[in-house]
Amino acid sequence: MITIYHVPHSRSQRIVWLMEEMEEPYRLETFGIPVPEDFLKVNPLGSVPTITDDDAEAPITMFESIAILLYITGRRLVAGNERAIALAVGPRPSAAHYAEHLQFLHFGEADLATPIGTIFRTRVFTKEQSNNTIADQLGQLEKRLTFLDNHLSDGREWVTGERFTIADISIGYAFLLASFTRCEIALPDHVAAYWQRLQARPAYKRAST
Ligand SMILES: N[C@@H](CCC(=O)N[C@@H](CS)C(=O)NCC(=O)O)C(=O)O
Repeated sequence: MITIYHVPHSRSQRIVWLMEEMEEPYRLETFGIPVPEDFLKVNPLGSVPTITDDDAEAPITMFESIAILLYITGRRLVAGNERAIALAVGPRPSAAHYAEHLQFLHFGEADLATPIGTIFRTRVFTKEQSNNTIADQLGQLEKRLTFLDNHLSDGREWVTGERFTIADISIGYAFLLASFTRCEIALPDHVAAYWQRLQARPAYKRAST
């Protein structure tokens, strides 16, 4: 079974959401930040999410939320698990579909969650509400959200088309982080409607309780 080391509202929310989408059982070890001293024995970096998987040939421990989304779905996809196949754009997607999927999967963390996290950390550690770093990161976010809005403007329901995938989990979490950290980004219309659709998913709601 997968054990998720979890801090509510943190990036470990992505993994809880994934497990709820797959309707697969999992164990939660929930704590807050600063993380407990004992957790450093599991992940010396002290970052969440971290997972352990005791169903693998030898016990696995790993961190980095996007890598974990790929690991959990990838293992099940190879085993023919229908839910995992759907969440990863199918077993043999076209090159273009697969490329788009991977691009947006990483976009959610590298292009959206990272600048939001940087703004939050800058504010916490410098106690400044606005400075050059924050202004720069807000500008980057605005540019990326405009790009995402254009991408969604063709009426697609999810970021890679008709099928909800782990790329949507990756991006959706960034909006949750923005809201939790009170990052003052304005979601353009198509992005705002997409965020509403994401929050309406039963698995998202179960993961958020
Ligand atoms: N890129 C990493 C970021 C992980 C990360 O920064 N997690 C934060 C919570 S969202 C954390 O663990 N902070 C506590 C710490 O670093 O001590 C991922 O996607 O998993």
